Amino acid sequence: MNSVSGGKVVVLTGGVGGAKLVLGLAQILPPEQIVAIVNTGDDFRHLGLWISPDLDTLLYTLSGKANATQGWGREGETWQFMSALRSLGGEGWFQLGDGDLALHVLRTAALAQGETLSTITQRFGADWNVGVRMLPMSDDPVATHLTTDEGDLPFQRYFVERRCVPRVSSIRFEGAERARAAPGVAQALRDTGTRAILIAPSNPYLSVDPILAIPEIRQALREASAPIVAISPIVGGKAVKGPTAKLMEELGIEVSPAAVAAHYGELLDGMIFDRRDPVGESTLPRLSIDTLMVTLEDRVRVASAALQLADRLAE
Ligand code: FO1
Repeated sequence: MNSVSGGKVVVLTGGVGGAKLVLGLAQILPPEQIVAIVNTGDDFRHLGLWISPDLDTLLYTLSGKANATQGWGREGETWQFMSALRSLGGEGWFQLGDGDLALHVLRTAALAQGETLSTITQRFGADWNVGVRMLPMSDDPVATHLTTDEGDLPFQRYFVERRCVPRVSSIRFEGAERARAAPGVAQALRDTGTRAILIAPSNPYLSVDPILAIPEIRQALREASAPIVAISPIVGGKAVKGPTAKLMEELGIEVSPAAVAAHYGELLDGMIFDRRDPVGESTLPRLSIDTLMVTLEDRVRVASAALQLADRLAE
């Protein structure tokens, strides 16, 4: 592999953890050099509106509008719509803030006019001066479903309504086999000018696997000349946020970065481990650092380490 200085850095990402990494990268690289390929398996239609949570988390994060404490939605949000909705007996389990609603209404209208999720996302990014290229993994619908002890649950019913309480026995990505990669996705991965491909510390099973389940994307990753480096979502034997650890236990997988590396298997060239975790038997090239991303400096540190490892692998 040859190190491509000044080349593009492509990130496969889900929600909040991935958005933090991309924000860190955007502090050390010109944003135009960053391409984020975003999970859309969490997307769903709710109250007639098309919701794309991971794309929106990234958009809000990169435009400085994210509610960092909550991990989704906008800072300083108001909730008039939800209270009116509840007063009329509407479903209140999935919260749509007033400002957030604008995005869903415009996206849904544009989709109904025949526009693609890719071009709509590109427009939102341009409107809010986001230089990072944000690409949905696909313009075709892909829906994550979980088989649980409460039956089959679509992703948001499991995640938000049931707060990840049901025990999961399997996960599937409906539509992934037929889905095409969105324009620009396979090209960014295959491009010989790409410097590194990073797998964000997002949930491997719920946020990254839907991306990998699209055949064209998996193939492009296999053929990529750039080094592929994952950042462990497991820190000190636990998940930083969300159901990753609980899910791994339920699926009979050891909760460790080594197990995550094994899950990505041959796709990976290297991995960033947290220094609290044992490296186990893994012979994968790695760097062990503090991977917790609380402050902006933390995000920069993790992004820099991932690039450092990728550049070393490319030498
Ligand atoms: N997460 C919640 O836990 N509760 C919510 O009511 C909720 C609403 C919501 C609305 C728009 C949006 O873009 C995201 C929203 N999320 C909510 C987050 C989202 O369901 C998940 O964080 C992601 O899908 C997982 O990455």
